Amino acid sequence: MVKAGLALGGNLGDTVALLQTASRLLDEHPEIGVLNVSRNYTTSPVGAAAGSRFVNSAILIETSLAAEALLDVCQRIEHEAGRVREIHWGPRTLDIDLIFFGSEILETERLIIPHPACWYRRFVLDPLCDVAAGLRHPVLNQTFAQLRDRLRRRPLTVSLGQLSHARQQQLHPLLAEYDVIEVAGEDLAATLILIDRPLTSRSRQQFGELYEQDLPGSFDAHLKDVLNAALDEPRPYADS
Ligand code: PH2
Ligand code: MG
Ligand code: MG
Repeated sequence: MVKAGLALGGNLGDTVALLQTASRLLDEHPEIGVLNVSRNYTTSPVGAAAGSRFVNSAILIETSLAAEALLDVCQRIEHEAGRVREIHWGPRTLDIDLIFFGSEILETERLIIPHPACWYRRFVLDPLCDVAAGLRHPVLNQTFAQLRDRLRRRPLTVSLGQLSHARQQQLHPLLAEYDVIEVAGEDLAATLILIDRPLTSRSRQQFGELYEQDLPGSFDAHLKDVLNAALDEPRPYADS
């Protein structure tokens, strides 16, 4: 049996009911046991087209399934839970992301484990800390509580060390909108470090680093998403 952490969220329709349904469907699966369910949190939407506030939660399970088979189950539940809601309430969204799977490190077409963005997202880490605070991120070798706590520092430190001077100048006005300190040079104590050199896929997931060439579309827009996800303060959902 492997312990795995799932992050759930949605912002359309009765998300709290969907999260409950998802948890029940997971537990009903013969090869999955739900060990612990987090509180629900409301979180700021991350992404230009993300819409209204999200409700996010996390679930710790144990399973005898392989990681890809667990992904299949999560995707079926996303589909079924969404479909169940559609009948009564119109279109819904439920997202279930696989954050960690024991201490497995996996990179396939369908699945990267641990989830490559989990370390800078308060909407993932805060719920996850309700159910797996002391478990260790197998690549970053930090507990999920440590990863969450480093994002709580204000102002947050952001290093632009290896971006070109011209790129740094371009990013200054964007960063000025946020409660962050820019650190000159490469400062390993910085919470977020931006680097633009080519890397192997394995070295990519180093602690606190973001790689410009890995980011789809506009780097500036993505950087905003990263900062919004890192600086958000999730709030416990009132009726959960
Ligand atoms: N999920 C997204 C995009 N943006 N923002 C919040 N606050 N919570 C999410 O779960 C979330 C998001 C796409 O999966
Ligand atoms: Mg997601
Ligand atoms: Mg997803």
